[in-house]
Amino acid sequence: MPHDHRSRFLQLALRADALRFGDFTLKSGRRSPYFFNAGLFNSGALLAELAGCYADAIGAHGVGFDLLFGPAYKGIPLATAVACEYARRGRDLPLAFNRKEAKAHGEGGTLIGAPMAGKRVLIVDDVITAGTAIREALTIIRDAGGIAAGIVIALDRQEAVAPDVSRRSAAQTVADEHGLPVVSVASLADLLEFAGGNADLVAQRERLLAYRAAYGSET
Ligand code: OMP
Repeated sequence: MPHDHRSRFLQLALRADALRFGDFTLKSGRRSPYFFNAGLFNSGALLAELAGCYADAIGAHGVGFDLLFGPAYKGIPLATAVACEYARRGRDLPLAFNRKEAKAHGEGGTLIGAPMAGKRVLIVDDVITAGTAIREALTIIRDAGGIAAGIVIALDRQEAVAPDVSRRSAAQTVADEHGLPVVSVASLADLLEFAGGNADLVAQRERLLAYRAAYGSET
């Protein structure tokens, strides 16, 4: 694997302990031999490095957008860090995020930051498994009058929503349903390639391959 944003991100995630191997139960109920916890990018330096990986992945894809949206909760620091990274690279982008509980006092509402109306919005989130979290974010953007332009996530787990019915990935399903690009910094395929080149990860790679055989998508 070339030393691009994918391998940089996977090395960083392992260093931050954000990518772990073991036995985990997912939101979907599936038992997974790995888990990605974006909450462990919990320092300024880790977030800055992570944001560089996101910005490179977005740049490599070439998706056009003019506002960043971070869905609560994990998307909020991610989108903020990516906005800072863009500013550092010379592009000052508007940034918005939501809160989960509507506030009845003060400024009220659930949206914070730059107005989304009429803007092409790029969603910044951590991971796609079944796509539930992303669908919620798309509804929030539509209700605010924004135009969804795409989704960028750190890790695409490349899981089929219903492996017995179709092997289409959740990310691909969301992309097809909404006609949107779903850009990932790295995918399960990248993780497998990375693990293949790392003697310490031989046993983990076997378990990842078995998991992919059970739940993985074709794309
Ligand atoms: P979907 O909404 O099913 O796409 O799953 C995304 C959510 O799953 C994330 O926002 C997390 O809450 C959680 N998750 C992880 O954070 N990391 C993983 O490796 C796997 C999951 C998961 O439960 O599928």
